[in-house]
Amino acid sequence: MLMRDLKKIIRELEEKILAALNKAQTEKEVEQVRLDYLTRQGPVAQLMNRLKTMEAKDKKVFGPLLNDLRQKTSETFEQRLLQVKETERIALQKKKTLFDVTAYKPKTLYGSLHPYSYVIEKIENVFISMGYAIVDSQEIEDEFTNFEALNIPADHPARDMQDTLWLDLPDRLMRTHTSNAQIRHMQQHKPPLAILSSGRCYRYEATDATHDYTFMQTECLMVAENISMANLIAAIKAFLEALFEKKDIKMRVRPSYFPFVEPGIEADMQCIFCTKGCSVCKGTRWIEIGGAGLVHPNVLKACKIDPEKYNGFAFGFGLTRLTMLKYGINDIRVLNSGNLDFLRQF
Ligand code: FA5
Repeated sequence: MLMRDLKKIIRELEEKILAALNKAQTEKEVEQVRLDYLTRQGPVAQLMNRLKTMEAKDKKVFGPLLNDLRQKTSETFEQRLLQVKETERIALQKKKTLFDVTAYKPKTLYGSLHPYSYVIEKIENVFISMGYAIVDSQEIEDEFTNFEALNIPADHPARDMQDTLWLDLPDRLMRTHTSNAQIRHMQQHKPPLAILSSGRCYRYEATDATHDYTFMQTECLMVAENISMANLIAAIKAFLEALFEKKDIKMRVRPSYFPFVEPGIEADMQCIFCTKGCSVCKGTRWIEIGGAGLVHPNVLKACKIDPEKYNGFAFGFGLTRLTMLKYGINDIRVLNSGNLDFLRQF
């Protein structure tokens, strides 16, 4: 190759590299120019290598030319790299500050309340408006609070009415009913008192469409002076009207036995789903809702409340059963299943 041509090659190569760098708009494109021209095997390095084999006089001419080429292209490369980096940074910054949060709408998964939550809220609101306190009680309970204080001593046959899940701990069981809330509250507060307490209960029972080993109850207790069955029935009515959002729900009471109340009753409400008898009321027109009665003097005594001065009423309803009635749920097991298709309906 003639030395004249080499000068031309150097000039053209420089123009090519500078044009390519000028054209590159991103860091990646600038890097590509480096890979194409400026590596150890690239055209600039190859020309530099040729210097070694040149005669001294040619070296004198081409040495400075090639050094210029190398210096100019690598400096331009560095500058261009800084420029595009800065441009990219500004563009990103701009994009961030112009980010419209309302324009981006990710797929949203909405949760919903469990039917128990709706039911509890409804009932509690009504009882709060009547001056009741809403209280929580514990699910892991001792034998005294779940049974003995409620007038159910160890050898009492009524213990068999509620099959108990005993824990592998001394004197600890899963509460079989929410009536423990009565005891816990009366131990801490003196009459007059009025509470509503809802929560989970546990029984060692086989499950079917209407029985589960975990279910919900609502407990109501009022203790004051001169409390009567009329007060109890008024409270039950308020409860049912709140739950079913219906006025004038008819109800009836039947004598029943629970060791912690005397007299004890079972409350039924007139079927709100039919006028002549249906599958819900099993053709009887009456739906059983739970137990109630006037608080037994022994229960008051166990909580150090004078039964000569005070008396009270209590009721304990199967909230699970009432929730099923309200929403037309025909299998209890779905309530604790976590089944999303079921839950999304609420
Ligand atoms: C009681 O648990 C009493 N503590 C209720 C009470 C309170 C009476 C205050 C008097 C005064 P019982 O065992 O009958 O009573 O249960 C009450 C309600 O809980 C039942 O009517 C039923 O609706 C519900 N229940 C009981 N066992 C289950 C179960 N395994 N699955 C679903 N619901 C149940």
